[in-house]
Amino acid sequence: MLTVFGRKTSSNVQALMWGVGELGLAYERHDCGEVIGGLDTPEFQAMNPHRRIPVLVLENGEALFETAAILRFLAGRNGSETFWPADPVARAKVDMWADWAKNDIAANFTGPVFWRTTRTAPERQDSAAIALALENFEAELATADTRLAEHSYLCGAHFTLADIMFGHVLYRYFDTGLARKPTPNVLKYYEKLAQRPAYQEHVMVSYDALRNTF
Ligand SMILES: N[C@@H](CCC(=O)N[C@@H](CS)C(=O)NCC(=O)O)C(=O)O
Repeated sequence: MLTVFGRKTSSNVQALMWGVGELGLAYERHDCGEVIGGLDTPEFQAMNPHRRIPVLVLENGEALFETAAILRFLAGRNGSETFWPADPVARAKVDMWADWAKNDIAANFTGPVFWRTTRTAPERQDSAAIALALENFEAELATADTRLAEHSYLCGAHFTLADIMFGHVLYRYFDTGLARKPTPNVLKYYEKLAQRPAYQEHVMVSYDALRNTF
């Protein structure tokens, strides 16, 4: 059985858990991080010296960290040919969208937008910084909107690893009541992801515990 370390409100844990769910893998998850603590112990640091979640411990006791690396490991070991192809070119085409989603979508949303809005108390929010961050994020999202006008999923006809790296951000984007620019194709895609049981279980998770923490 796989063991995941990380609180269910962490966006990176959500991406990993969604992947674990899609692949149908048996797991147990231990809550840790933020107010729950647990990342500063020698035992945790032996698994991840960066003191971040998620960490995945394999059946043989080996520990892996970095969400994207873990998901690629699981995709290579347990995924289908369409989820993360073996062919180097087809795989690179999934990876380029997956890396873009992590570097340009998640990184432009979680800290710059979600932390400055939901996680920050209203009296401390910086509306100019929020507006700029939202503009930067939505400029990236517009690329996905164009792409999803012609494709069912980010890499074409099939659900892939790239959809995990991209789609896990969308629940909070569409749920938090931000003044959003219209992206009809991304919205349609998000509504499709929201039908997936593993997305409902691991991504559509209450973030009330994170409100007004800054
Ligand atoms: N590059 C790492 C980033 C991991 C990361 O920043 N995780 C956050 C949660 S999303 C964390 O550990 N925060 C500290 C905490 O929860 O206490 C990855 O992709 O796994």
